[in-house]
Amino acid sequence: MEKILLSGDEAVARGAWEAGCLVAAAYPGTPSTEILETLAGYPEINSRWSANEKVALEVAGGAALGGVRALAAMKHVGLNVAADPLLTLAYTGVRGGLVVVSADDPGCHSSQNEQDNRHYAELAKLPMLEPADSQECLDFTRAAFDLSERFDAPVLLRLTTRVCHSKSLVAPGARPKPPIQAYLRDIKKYAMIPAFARPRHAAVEAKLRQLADFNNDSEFNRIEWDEPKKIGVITSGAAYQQAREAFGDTVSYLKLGLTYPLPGRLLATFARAVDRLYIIEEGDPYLEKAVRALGFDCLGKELIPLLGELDAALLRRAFRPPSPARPLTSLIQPPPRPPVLCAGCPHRGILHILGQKKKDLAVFGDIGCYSLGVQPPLEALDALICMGAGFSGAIGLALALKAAGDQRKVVGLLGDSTFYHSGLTGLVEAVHSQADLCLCILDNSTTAMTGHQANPGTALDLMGRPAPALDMAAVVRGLGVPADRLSLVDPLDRAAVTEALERSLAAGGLSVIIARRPCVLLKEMRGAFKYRGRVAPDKCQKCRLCLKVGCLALSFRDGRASIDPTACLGCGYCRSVCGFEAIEMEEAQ
Ligand SMILES: Cc1ncc(C[n+]2csc(CCOP(=O)(O)OP(=O)(O)O)c2C)c(N)n1
Repeated sequence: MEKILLSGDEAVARGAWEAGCLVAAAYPGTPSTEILETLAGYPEINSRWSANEKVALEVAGGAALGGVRALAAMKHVGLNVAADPLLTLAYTGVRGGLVVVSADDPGCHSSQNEQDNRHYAELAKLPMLEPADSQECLDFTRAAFDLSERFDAPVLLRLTTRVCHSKSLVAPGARPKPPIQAYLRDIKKYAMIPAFARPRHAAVEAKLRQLADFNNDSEFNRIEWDEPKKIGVITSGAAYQQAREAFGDTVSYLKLGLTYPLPGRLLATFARAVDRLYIIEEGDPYLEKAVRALGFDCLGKELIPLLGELDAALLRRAFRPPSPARPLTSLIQPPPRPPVLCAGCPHRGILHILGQKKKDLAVFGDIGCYSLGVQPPLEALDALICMGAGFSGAIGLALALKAAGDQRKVVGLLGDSTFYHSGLTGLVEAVHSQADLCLCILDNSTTAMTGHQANPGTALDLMGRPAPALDMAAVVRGLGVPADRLSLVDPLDRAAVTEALERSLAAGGLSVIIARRPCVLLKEMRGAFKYRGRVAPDKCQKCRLCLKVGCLALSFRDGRASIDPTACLGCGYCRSVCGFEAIEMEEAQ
C-alpha cells in the first residue's frame, strides 16, 4: 500500500482500525481530539463522544471485559477524571485488548496545567508506550492491543502535542477480521470486592516483573550507536526527535518506546558503554530518576528545562550557550496573539454583565470558550481550576465569603458540555446542601472550544447520526431546582440577563440561569445575522464604553469608536451598551 501523510492522532486511529478495534470512546480535549474525529470515519468501529473521560474509559473497559478490542482517548487532564476506573482496570485486566490514550500538553498550549502522565503508568502499574512519530503512532497502537491481550492489562499510549499534531509519512496496513472473544463470567477477575482485589494486586505485580523482563529485548526500544561511544543520550517520544535534530549522528541514542516498566538491563548496558550519559526528556525527570536509581550518574534536568516543550534550538543552547554576538535565529519570537472571544460570540453578553458587576460578585468560572472572560476588558471570572469546578468551587467559595461576613454574592459558571461532563454532580450538591448561589450554564449548543463536538445536549452524535438531545431545563428541574428558580435567557439580551441575575441574587438561595444561544460559528448559524454594526461618527461621544465588550470588530480609530464591517457579525450586543445610540445596524452586504 502507498504511504500516506498522517498526523500522530490520525495514525493512532488508523492503528486502532488495523488492530480490529470495535469500540472507541473519548471526551474531546486538545491535543487528543482528532483521534476520535478520525475514527468516526471508520464505520466498522462504534465510536462515540462520551459525557466525560471516566465514562469513556468505563465504556471501553466494559467492552474489553466483554471480549472485543476497545480504545479510550483523552487529553492529559482527562486521565485525572478517568483515574478511578484506570487504576482498578489494571487489577481486572482485560479480555479483548484495551488501549488508553493520554495526550499530554507540555507547554500548556491549550490546557490548565502541564502534568506529565508518565507517572500514571507507574501509579496504575500499567505498561506504557510512547511513540515518537506518526509511523510509530500507527505501529505502537496496533502493537498495544496485542501487548494488552498478551499481558492481560490495559496499555497506556502516551502522546504529546508535537507527536499528536505533526504529520509524517506512514505505511498503512490492512484490517484483519476483528478478534472477538466469548464473554465469560469470571467474578474473581472482574468483580473487585476486597477479597478478590487482594490476589489481583499480586497478579499485577507479577505481570510487571514479566513486562520489565520482556522489555529488555522488546522491539519498542532501540540503540543507535555513534563511534566512538563518547556521549550517550537516553530519550523517548518527541524529545527523541528534538535531540536528533539538535545533535544528529554525533552522539549515541537509546530511544525508548516501552517506557514502563523500564528495561533495567538495557539501560545498564547502554549506560556502561558510553563515557558521558545525558537524559533528554520533556517534563519531569521521569527517565532520569530511573537511571539514577539504577546507580548511573547522568545529566538531565540540570541542563534541560522541566517546564514547557523542548525544541532543537533550546537543546543546542542548553549544551552550548550561543555567543551574544551571534544569537540563534530561533531566538526571535513571533508577536503574542492572545486568544479572544469571536465576534458575535453569545458568551460575550453575560460575561460583560458579570464583569460590570465584579465589585459585588465573586464568580467561579470553568473551562470552555468563556474562560476567555478572565482577562481585560471583560474581567468576569475570579477563579478557574478544572472542568466542573465552576459549580462545586462556587459552593465552597460561598461558604467562605459567608464565614468572613463578605457581602459579595457568588456566581458559578460553566458551559453545556461541561455541565454534562461534571457540572451535574456540583448542581446535585448545591441543591442538596441548599447553597446560596446563582449558577449559570452558558449553553451554546456545542462543545465549542475544542472544535464543535457533540455532547449529550446536541441532536447529532460523533458519527453524524441523530441522537436524543437532553432537555437541559428538564434536567435542572429534575435535579431539584424549582421552576421559579430557573431562568432561561438569551445571553446577548442585556436587559433580560441583568434582570434574571438581579432577581436571582436578590431572592437568595439557589437559582440557575440557562443562557442559551447557539455558537456563532456553528454551520447552522451561517447567515443568521442579517445586519452589521456601524458607528455614527456624529453621535460617538468617545467614551470607549463599547470597547469594554472586548469584541475584535471594535476599535478606537481617528478619535472615535469604529466597527470593522468585515469582522462584525451583527450580534448587536455593543449597541445595547452604548449610552448615546451611536451604534446603528445596517443591512449586511
Ligand atoms: C478534564 C478535561 N477534559 C477536557 C478538557 C478540554 N476542554 C476544555 S474546554 C472544553 C469544552 C467546553 O465546552 P463547553 O463547556 O460547552 O464550553 P464552550 O467551549 O462551548 O463555550 C473541553 C473539552 C479539559 N480542559 N479538561
